[in-house]
Amino acid sequence: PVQQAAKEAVGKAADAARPDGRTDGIPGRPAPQPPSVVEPTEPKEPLPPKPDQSGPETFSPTGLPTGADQAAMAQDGAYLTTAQGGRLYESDHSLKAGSRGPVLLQDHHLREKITHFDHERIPERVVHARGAAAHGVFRGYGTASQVTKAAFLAKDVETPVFVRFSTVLGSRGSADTVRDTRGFATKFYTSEGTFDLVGNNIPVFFIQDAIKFPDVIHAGKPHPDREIPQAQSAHDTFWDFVTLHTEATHHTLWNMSDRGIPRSFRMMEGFGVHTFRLVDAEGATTLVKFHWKPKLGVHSMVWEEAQITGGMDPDFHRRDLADAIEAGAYPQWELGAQTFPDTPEQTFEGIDLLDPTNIVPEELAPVQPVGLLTLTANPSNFFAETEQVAFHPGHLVPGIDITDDPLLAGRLFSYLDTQISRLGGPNFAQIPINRPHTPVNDMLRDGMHQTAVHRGTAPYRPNSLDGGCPFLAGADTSAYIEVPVPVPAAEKVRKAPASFEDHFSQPRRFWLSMSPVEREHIIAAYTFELNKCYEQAIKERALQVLANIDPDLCGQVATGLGLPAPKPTETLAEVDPSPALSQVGRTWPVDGRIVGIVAGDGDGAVDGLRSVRQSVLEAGMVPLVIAPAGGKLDADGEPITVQRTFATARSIEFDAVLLAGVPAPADDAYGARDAKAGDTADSEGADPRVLRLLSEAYRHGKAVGGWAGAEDVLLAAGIPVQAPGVVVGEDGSGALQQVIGLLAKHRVWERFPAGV
Ligand code: HDD
Repeated sequence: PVQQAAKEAVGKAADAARPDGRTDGIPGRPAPQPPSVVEPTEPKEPLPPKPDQSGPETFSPTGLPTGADQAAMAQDGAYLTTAQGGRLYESDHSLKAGSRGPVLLQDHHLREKITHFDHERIPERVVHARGAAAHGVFRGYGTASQVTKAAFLAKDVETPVFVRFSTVLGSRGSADTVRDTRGFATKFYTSEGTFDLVGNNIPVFFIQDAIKFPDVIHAGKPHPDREIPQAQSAHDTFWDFVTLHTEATHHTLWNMSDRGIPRSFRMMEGFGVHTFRLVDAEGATTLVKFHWKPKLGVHSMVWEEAQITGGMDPDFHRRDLADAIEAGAYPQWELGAQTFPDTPEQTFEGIDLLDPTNIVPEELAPVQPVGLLTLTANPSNFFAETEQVAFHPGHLVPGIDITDDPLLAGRLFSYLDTQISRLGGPNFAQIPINRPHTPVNDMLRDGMHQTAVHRGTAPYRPNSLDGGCPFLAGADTSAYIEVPVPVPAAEKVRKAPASFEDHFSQPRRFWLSMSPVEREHIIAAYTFELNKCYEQAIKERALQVLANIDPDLCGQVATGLGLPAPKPTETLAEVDPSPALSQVGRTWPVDGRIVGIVAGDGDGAVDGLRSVRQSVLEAGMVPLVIAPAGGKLDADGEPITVQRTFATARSIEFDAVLLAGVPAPADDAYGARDAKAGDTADSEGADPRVLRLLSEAYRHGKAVGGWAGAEDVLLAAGIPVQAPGVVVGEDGSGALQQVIGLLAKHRVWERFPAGV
């Protein structure tokens, strides 16, 4: 249906090209034809929105259009024009002295077109270059109003938002599923000005002072001589840095855990990381840490899956987010707040709240929900919106203030500064996606890319020429007034407080909070990354760091490195685990999960597939039909569109794989070569790509199964049919019900060597 619509749209556009009805302005040239659709597969079926998922209207409190609406204003009208609006009769050939003669310098259209193209790129972000974003709406619950006067957190206030997710280390074109921290930056277009919550999916940071930021990023980025490896932490400079700076131990441990390879942006937590300060209407203050809690739960890939995805579909997370929104499965997060009394020490239960390498366990300070974020629309133009959006932790609104976290202090400088080279000058707030949805009445003037036409003669204040305008606001009229916190009498020094020196008790708590299977993944990740380092001294130093977290962790990684395990040099801290840190052991909604259904070959197979496909849709999930070749599967009822072929389907795309009977055997020599027969115990008869699909899904802890003879195919793929999470039914509906139960737990954890 989507392709049909695209075809029709191309046809209509061609018809609309000339008011006189002709479809081409060049006499003698054939009218343009809609492009032929050769792609054998179809994209995902749109999901019917659930009643509670109907999209809230994106609106601006001031009635100004949102960024998306403004973008739609570009590229309008029937005729192709120059940048100056002059209509063009030809745009495919340079102006020449004769068709075989030299190109003429007087061709102003050629020069304008090429010059503009030459300058299409802007510098990519120095960190977080690779990202994807979406529009949405935030609704306050009102629960935070006891502690903050921020208008957007008041009950039922709806605020438009733009959220950008990102990886940190890779370039703009790098793969989505690399092991890395993910950015989670939210721009709230509030009625009191823009508020940006520029967070990550990991609640702690590598360093405690912004002056170290260039160092940690230089160490993580590719080596400066050969510019490799891209988007990886598995190299010497990264491990050199994080082992020489033991304050990086906690963040590194989170990166090596499953949090470093999320299944989807929709299934990540987000954290403001720093402690902020909330202010109520009376001026009373409370310290706060912000959390985003995804409605779909926190889920990850397994490492092999992430690696295969990097090759098969480097845009996996970007595609997943866009597809879900387009299908009406709007991702949602609750914004939560952990609050703490604003005492002079700024500690809670002995944890220093100004140290960004610390978390406060949720068991000690529960996360209280304060509002709901729903992403409802994809950007209309990647460059205009996702690339040009400029976040800044200093974009604050009344009711939210900063603390003296020294990492935050440097950020307050950096984000404004970086936009000046990235977006070409100081007027980036005028770019549609960055415009506040409140009236702007500043006295900033001129500069590169000034698009406002300021009126008045007196851009200074006080003035008498412009009638004294504009006036200043007060606390009663939503002015931003810094909290007058006392500054301790002290000497100027370049040093950190002694409380910043505990680098191991928090990582130890994280390690002790993990389930056995999560610990196994962490051990495998450290072993992989350190084995990719060349320097022996770095590996030995890394083992010493691990010994100070936990001897078992250290011992197992040491075995993998073929090195002796050192003894701890610090006393292992006595800490209670925080069960909230583990991703395993709970159940979650299955909305938007992807079920691959491999078509069977025999009589009645298509009917069985049709009814299961329908049931998958009714459960709010996405069915993808897989067959030997593209096209339609025909039987008595409506033909069913094939969405993936044996050549294009790979396990990483599916959360579960079902066989609707016995699939067609290998149909060509290419198929047999494409999948290594060695993937399976016995590939006789079945297409090896189907066997690989099954064995890979099984290995990655996914639900697999089928009906009507599927058992033999599963066995041929080397899958024991009695194993946990293998579902073999008489018919499709029984099998699907079991699959839904399995998907609610994300993976069949029992299948991993350590079990749960
Ligand atoms: Fe940063 C981008 C998150 C520390 C300097 N950062 C950036 C983005 C996110 C974060 C999500 C991407 C925003 C977008 O999508 O456009 N950064 C963090 C978090 C940090 C952190 C959670 C620690 C708690 N960052 C940090 C420090 C500095 C920077 C200490 C510098 C002193 N970050 C930047 C930057 C970037 C940026 C260079 C690059 C592009 C941009 O700002 O707009 O200014």
